Amino acid sequence: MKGELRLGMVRRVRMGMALAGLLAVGIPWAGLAAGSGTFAVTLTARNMAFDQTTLTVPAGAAVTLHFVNSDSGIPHNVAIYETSAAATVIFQGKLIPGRQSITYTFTAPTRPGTYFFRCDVHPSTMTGVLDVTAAGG
Ligand SMILES: [Cu+2]
Repeated sequence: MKGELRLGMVRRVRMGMALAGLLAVGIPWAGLAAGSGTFAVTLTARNMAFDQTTLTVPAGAAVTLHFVNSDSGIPHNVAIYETSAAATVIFQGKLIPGRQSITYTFTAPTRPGTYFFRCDVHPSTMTGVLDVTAAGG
């Protein structure tokens, strides 16, 4: 029993050293992470409109969408659908009251093509296209 405990401690120390090793090569490691599928975009809602009507992301990427609502007292969100019919949800960000920002995370569709995004509160005026490009191209 004592021997098992000691073995566990040794394993934990070894894990810690492995982690420290990864952190020591911080810069190349961060570059690798960026190249292997994470993608960051920023979108702002201001005066009842999105500042961009096309967002481009690589297929299958883990997307970080920083959403800024600059409209005081007006809730907005970002929701992504297969088409403008908004029948099939790909991602639905929670509503945020202005003026606040949020970081949404979602996985981009794996199939390249054009998808639809909108604010669910203002579905006829706040709309855009999510352009999903072939990964690595
Ligand atoms: Cu809105």
